[in-house]
Amino acid sequence: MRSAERVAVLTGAGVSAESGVPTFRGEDGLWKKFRPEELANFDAFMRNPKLVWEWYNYRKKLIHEVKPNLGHYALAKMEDVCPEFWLITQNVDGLHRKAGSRKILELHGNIMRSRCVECGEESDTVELREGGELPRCRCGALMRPDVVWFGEMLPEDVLRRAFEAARECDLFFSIGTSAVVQPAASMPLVAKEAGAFVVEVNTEPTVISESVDESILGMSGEVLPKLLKEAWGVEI
Ligand code: BV8
Ligand code: ZN
Repeated sequence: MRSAERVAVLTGAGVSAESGVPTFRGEDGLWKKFRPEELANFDAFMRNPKLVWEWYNYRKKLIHEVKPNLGHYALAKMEDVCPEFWLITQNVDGLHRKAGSRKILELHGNIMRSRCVECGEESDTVELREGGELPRCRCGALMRPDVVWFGEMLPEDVLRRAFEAARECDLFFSIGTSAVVQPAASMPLVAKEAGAFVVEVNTEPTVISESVDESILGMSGEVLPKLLKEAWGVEI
């Protein structure tokens, strides 16, 4: 790791778990009785925009109250000590930026940003007021959370740059992700095929554990600071 020139990291909901943000597929990941896949899609939104806005308001409120954890800070430090570094995240909670990471590729958007379903106008402030009207754009159409829902394309420039980072790196980390959601989950394998040394850090084995070079079972908030110290001699 110490000799790595170009490092790329893919993170999932697991890196935010120690901050208190529920993961998607863990036991604490469910909200009320719905599965995320049933709420995080456009049809569900158009069928019941109020319910989907309530789900996102619940998650935004929770995210406002949490702080980055040692795993986020270790990744921000890794960016400082590596010659070239990209942080590719599936998370929409903005915690990597809060921890000081700068070279971030948000594959699935950002929960704090909303956009118009018609004209695409964006806003960082608009949201559903408690018991209020649905948020609408100046053009009159509905505003939606600016995240990528199931069945939707990922932002193509971000996706292109993420695959480029995965292909060009010599060290790739897959951290806190069950590696089931595509196309993000294909990145560790793309990196491996392109010759990178691939390391997984996760609290449970995943579908890619057999294919990576090193699969470390553990909590990212504990493992990443240790890796930083062992490999780069840096304390956070
Ligand atoms: C696309 C944003 C198509 C919203 C998210 C069949 C039917 C329908 C669709 C598909 C299908 N098969 C494949 C698909 C495509 C689909 C997909 O992959 N589905 C999966 C479920 C099978 N993908 C899509 O739809 C994508 N779009 O493919 O477009 C297309 C193609 C051409 C043309 C037009 C369209 C869009 C996917 C993006 C969906 N949006 N989120 C929101 O957040 O509200 S996905 C959601 O899952 C989050 O982004 C999350 O990050 C992501 C992945 O989950 P994980 O991050 O991995 O979280 P998870 O809970 O699963 O795992 C956490 C892990 O951490 C666990 O393993 C746990 O052990 C570990 N952990 C816990 N604590 C810790 C820890 N590890 C370390 N330390 C800890 N402390
Ligand atoms: Zn509009």
